[in-house]
Amino acid sequence: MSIAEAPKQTAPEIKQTQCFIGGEWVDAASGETFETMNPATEEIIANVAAGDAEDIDRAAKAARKAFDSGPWSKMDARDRGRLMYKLADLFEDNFDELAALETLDNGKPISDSRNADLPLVIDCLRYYAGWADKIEGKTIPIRGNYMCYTRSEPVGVAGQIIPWNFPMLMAAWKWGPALAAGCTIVMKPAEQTPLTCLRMADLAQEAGFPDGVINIVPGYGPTAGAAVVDNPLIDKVAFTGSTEVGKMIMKNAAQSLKRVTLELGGKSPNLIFADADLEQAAQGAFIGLYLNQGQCCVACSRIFVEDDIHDQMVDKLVGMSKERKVGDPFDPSTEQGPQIDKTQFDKILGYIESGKSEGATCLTGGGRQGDRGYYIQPTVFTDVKDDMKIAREEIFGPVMQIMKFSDIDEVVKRGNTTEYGLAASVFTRDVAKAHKAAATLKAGTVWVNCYDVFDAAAPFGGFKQSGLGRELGEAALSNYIESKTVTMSLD
Ligand code: TXE
Repeated sequence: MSIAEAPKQTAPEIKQTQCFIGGEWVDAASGETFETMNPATEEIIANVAAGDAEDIDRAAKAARKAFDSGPWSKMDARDRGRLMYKLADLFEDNFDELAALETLDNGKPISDSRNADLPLVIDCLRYYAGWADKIEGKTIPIRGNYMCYTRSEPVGVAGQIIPWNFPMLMAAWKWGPALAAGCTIVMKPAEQTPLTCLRMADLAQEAGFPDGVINIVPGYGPTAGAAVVDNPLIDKVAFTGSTEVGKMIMKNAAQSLKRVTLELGGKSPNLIFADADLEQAAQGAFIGLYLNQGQCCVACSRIFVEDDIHDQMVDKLVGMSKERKVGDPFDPSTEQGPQIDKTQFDKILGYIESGKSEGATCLTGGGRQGDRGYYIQPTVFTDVKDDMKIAREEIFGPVMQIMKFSDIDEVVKRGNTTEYGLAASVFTRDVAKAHKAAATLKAGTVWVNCYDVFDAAAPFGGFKQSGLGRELGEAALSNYIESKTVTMSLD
């Protein structure tokens, strides 16, 4: 459905606020709750169970049971896939409610929830449903009179910790490969956005997923999140979030040598050459930076523009930024909603101040929008130097940095001068230049003449301190699989 056709949606009824453990909705063992807030109004939406180590342990036991003694591990792979297809169908049946719930809890425009997040969630589940019965081993010709083969077995109980920027999509990216591989799940959603994940689990139960296969424990990072990493019943941790917490998780997981995959921050370079289609390049840079209020790990927050077209591109981007419609996320024509919470809002305003004080030129925006809700004006900085804080650190907000360059080798080198390596992009009509840049940029994803093109089948992840391992595609399955080698004497 197009944006124009979308009905005017309002806040939906909140159906689930408890922990989902072993197929039951239960309060946190401590009885504690926390508030989840509507970032557009700063009003409390609901009180949600604040799980901690005891609840994670209950969830891990339920997941262990479903994995070790069945029914999940005894179910035919194709039937696991069938349940995943059914869940995707239920997401479609409850499309309006899920999209509205995501917009309410996260603040993202309803047009994004409807046209981007939810369609990608459904597609991701269907993609991995198809993989469930196609995970195979190999027969291997070894020396001697033996038969050698490998079995691809599920890792076991997967602990999954997700952030707040794409709450449903991050859950789907993690559930998809884990369920297809035959793992069971203990998930901790972000404390800012627990509601859609809980509703997704509700629908999984309706789809017929056996008790204990999917368990959700809402709660804070240092309590519930840390307990996922420490719990001895959990075999593997998959995390998406800040690089700082990712490093801590890797260190703690090393105590029991849990398998770890990490999808972390970024400071992605976007290279716009003078021979590019300027309209296409401007659109790419604009969406690449502003999508989701700038709260994207792949945000192209360093835009390098070749000298000859620099001023022209700046004019275009500033003009587009001034036109961007910021406001009520439930209005179908809104393009930018509020930032997720006060912490992020303050952090972004701090970066804007640092840009100004370090000598960058702020051509538009540069402050708060309105006086209610965590809205920030679309902001464009030029005259940005590579060593400024706004050019080095992840801002995670609607703040654009534009720099000049004059040569491909120089700009690739500058683009690579960062501890991150999540994404990069190149805009040019010169095929050789595009290939050269794509080959030399150190990033897990390089987009050429496009930006933010995601597909469930295309692997995604980071070089350097942007992460470990790949999500999506066939590649993500390996995160949830142990390969067992069986060697049999034929004598
Ligand atoms: O992230 P955290 P925050 C970046 C972005 C943002 C910054 C901080 O730059 O401004 O991180 O955001 C859980 N053990 N990204 O503070 O803390 C937490 O509860 C285990 C990039 O929200 O990393 C939540 O579920 N878990 C990113 C999840 O980790 C812990 C998306 C992410 O929170 C924990 C989000 C702990 N000790 C932020 N502490 C991306 N890659 O897309 C926290 N958590």
